[in-house]
Amino acid sequence: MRHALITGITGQDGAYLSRLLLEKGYKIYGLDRRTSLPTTERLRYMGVADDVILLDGDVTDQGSIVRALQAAEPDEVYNLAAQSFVGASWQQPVLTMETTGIGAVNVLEGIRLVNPRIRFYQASTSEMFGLVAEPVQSETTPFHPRSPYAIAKLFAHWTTINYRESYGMFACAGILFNHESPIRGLEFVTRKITDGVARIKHGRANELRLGNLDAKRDWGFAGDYVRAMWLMLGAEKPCEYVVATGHTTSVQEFCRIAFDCVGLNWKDYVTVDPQFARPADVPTLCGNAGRVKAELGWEPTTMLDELIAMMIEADLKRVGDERR
Ligand code: NDP
Ligand code: GDR
Repeated sequence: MRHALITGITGQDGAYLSRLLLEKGYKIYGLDRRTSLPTTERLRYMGVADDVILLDGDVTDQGSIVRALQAAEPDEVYNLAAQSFVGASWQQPVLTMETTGIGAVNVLEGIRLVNPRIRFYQASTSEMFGLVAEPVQSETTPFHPRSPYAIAKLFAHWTTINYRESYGMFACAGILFNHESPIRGLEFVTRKITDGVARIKHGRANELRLGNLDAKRDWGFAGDYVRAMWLMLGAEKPCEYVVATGHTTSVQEFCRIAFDCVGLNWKDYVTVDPQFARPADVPTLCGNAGRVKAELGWEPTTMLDELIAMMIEADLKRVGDERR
């Protein structure tokens, strides 16, 4: 039986990846940091909370990573832990650098010490392209990060490549574009919109305050994207791969589709509020996933309309249940 250790197991991707790897027959361990309330809500939502083994630890505490690696004896490590909210990275730049950047070094260094044959996946991001140098971004597009988060991720990305080149480790980085689901954090714009639509539809709110409506993103479904992570660690050689749908949509258009789903007009409810604007935003992103398709056979199965409908349905139910 293959063993996997997932940092960030309690996050959106950690929960989807746990379910996928359990279906593939893996034994799953997850690094779980100490919090005053349990953070296993997403694992419960995915029906896997009782099937994974949680180990105490934090990616900023190297000893805890070494102990987790020794206990789990993993064949594969997926480093998903991060302060992942771009907006918060201007408020907490040092914490973001330590968790999102140094955290990756701690995990890689732990693997080098405990067992350098462990295969490693780093959760890199399209945010590294930032102020884009090309209209469609691929593995060869130059980087121009625009936030403390993106800078920390770029540091972790190059560290991953450096461990591969220096020590011959099987270290991969997936450059994943935005991916969403019904268990996306409520602060991210897609979930903020679908939750807002559900609240308005249920009479619990009468407006939705957003920042930059012109920003464009290449949005996919988290369930598809974790499959790409797994494929990367099963590949013949370690590499970087862009994972994206190849379609880009504005926040405004996302709002239109989401409000349409419940028969409302977004213009009647959405207000622009400067407090949600960023000091330096990424105006547009659109990925070319040609390499991962050609080499690993990965393709997205869920397109944006379907994803929004799925998120709206889940939020309508959740907000409705809250009222009872
Ligand atoms: P989430 O924010 O949902 O999950 C982040 C996870 O990291 C949570 O489990 C969180 O734990 C954990 N974490 C945070 N700080 C620490 C720490 N110091 N030590 C250990 N664990 C920690 O992110 P996603 O699931 O959406 O994303 C997964 C990864 O992929 C992240 O690294 C993200 O930056 C990256 N990424 C995400 C994309 C997306 O569109 N979703 C696109 C590209 C990259 P807790 O539950 O305790 O908060
Ligand atoms: P992003 O996601 O920054 O791309 O990072 P987010 O959903 O936060 O923002 C997307 C775009 O929407 C604009 N926007 C708003 N964003 C938020 N959160 N709230 C608002 O009210 C709002 N109004 C407009 C933003 O300015 C931005 O342009 C996500 C995270 O998952 C990262 O961890 C990951 O690396 C990238 O996706 C790929």
